[in-house]
Amino acid sequence: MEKLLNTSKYLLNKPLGLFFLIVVVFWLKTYVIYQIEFSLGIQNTLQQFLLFINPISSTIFFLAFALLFKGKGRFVAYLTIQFLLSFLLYANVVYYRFFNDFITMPVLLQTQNFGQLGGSVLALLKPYDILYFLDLILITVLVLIKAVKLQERVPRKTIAMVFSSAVLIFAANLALAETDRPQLLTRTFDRNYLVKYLGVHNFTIYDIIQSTTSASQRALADSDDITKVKNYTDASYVKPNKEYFGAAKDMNVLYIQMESLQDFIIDYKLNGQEVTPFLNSLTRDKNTLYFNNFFHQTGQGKTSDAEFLIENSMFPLPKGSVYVTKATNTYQGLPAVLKSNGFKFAATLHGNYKTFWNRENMYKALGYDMFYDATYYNMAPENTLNYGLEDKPFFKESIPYLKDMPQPFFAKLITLSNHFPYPLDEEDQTIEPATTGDKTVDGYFQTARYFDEALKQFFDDLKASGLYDNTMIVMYGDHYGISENRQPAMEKVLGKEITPFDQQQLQRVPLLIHIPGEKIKGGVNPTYGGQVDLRPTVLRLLGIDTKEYIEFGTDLVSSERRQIVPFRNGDFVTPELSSVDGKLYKNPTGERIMDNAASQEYTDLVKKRLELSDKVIYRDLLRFHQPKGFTPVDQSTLDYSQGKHYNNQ
Ligand code: GP9
Ligand code: MN
Repeated sequence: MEKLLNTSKYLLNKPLGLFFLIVVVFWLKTYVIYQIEFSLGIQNTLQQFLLFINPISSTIFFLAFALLFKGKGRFVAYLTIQFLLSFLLYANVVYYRFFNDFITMPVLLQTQNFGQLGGSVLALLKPYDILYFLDLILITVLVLIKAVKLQERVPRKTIAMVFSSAVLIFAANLALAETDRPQLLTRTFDRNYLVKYLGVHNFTIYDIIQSTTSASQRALADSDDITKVKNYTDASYVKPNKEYFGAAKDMNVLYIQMESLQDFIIDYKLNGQEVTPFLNSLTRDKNTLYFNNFFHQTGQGKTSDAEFLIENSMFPLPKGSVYVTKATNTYQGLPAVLKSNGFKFAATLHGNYKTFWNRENMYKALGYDMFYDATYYNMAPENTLNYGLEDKPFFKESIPYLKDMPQPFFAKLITLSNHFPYPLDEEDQTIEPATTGDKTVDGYFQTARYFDEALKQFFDDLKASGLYDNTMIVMYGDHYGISENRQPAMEKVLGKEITPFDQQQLQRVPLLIHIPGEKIKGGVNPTYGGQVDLRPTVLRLLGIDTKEYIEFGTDLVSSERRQIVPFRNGDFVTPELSSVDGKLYKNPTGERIMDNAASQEYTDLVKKRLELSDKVIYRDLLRFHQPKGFTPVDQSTLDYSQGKHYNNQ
């Protein structure tokens, strides 16, 4: 025993002995706290392993600063750093107990959130929390009983090595995380994911970097900027079409954002069988407008970008998701515009948790009265798969919520089952998979069919609920489901070679607008448009003029509109021309055009629109814009937290 004590004393007094003891203790403490306090949804052993190792890099990195001191100063530095790291961790624990989320800079600065915490903070503290500071006590005691002597200066070289090892460990951690979750940092879809893969402390650093770059861009702006933008959008304003203006006046509006649904699936026959018979029948319905040249315009923010486009008629950002990075901006979003025009209620319904794509915060900024997230649904294992709730139970359980809404309401339902990599329980498979040999592509047909059945059931349930006759239903695909990497399998599906030109053509997603009661002439509308155009189209169908607002899209049924669809990378498509990776093609033949002059005007127009839209977002310009008749969102009145918090994500 004595020998053991002596060896540990000896080790502790080696130059890096105490350092490593503190690192290991803090690391293990963090891991234990992860396990006890956060539900991060660990799905496999790699994730479990990453969770275990992710505190190491930041712990070494921060504690290494203490090595710059010697003697007593070193002890003080250890304790200070340890305290700060522990405090940050503990603050997250307390915050998580209430909000089921991690602290971010915008939240810290907004304080409104903490106001909500207010008096309940005390109730969130638990007696055993003191154990979360045990390591500090341990080190203090070791120093006080003189188990460790005052420490000597550590050579600069060693310190540099310690710092570099922290960076290397972080790089390895990130690389491993990316194998499990590609584009973790660029897409940053969920704070839970960042913490799960990279740890609370690394997440905080990342968040601070993001927020400070944002803040500096915002500070650059003044109200002149918005005048320039408004002048531009005013100049591209198109008159409404009398035949359609107000056709759905006073109706409820239901959006169904169809996960990964591409337009090629419409009327596609697999082994002689229609994949989406219900959707197909809607494209021929006399009360439905079907746009067959409608494209998604999303970027890295995928689903959230689609939401952003249709809610704001602005483009998503070239990097990252607006939902995640710009949720503190001012918006004049679709829900708030509708609420300013007589709508009584606006909500999103979706079978995933509120932190995904930072939805809760963004929905508040956009003015949704409610977000029925996964905590409002029965997330029992038999109802869930992949990212969350399956579409059939999702639609079923949404009906009572819809029935309870004051009318007219706006509700957006986001589906999930048709999501990469397209798994489906056997009992839900009602069509054979395709046989390309690529499991993802083959499964896509089955999940698309499942979605189609769910949609049909939902239409029936809406009819039974009495809502159907007074509700306009807008259905659109959010983004591609089959990526470019799957080209060989897709070639088998389509029975032809896929050129870059074809690849762009495949970015079509269906758009269907259903207005009951023969108020419009249904049928196929071949106008070229994209998600950015949906908002002005729908607002005018409701009889709401859009002149006051900053919108980058144009009304799809206006005869004055210019048919051009800008993509996020600066490419575009028009009925006659396509620009793909900057190369020009004839549409629809796909023949290459070598003379770029033919497209200069389009290229400039696309560049200008994207540039101005980005400026509005980066500089938060809508805070300088006060549209007439618009009531700004008061976020302090919004609270989505009445769900049951199953939180088994
Ligand atoms: C998750 C869902 C999927 O809630 O919306 O997002 P995606 O991965 O398609 O962007
Ligand atoms: Mn999606």
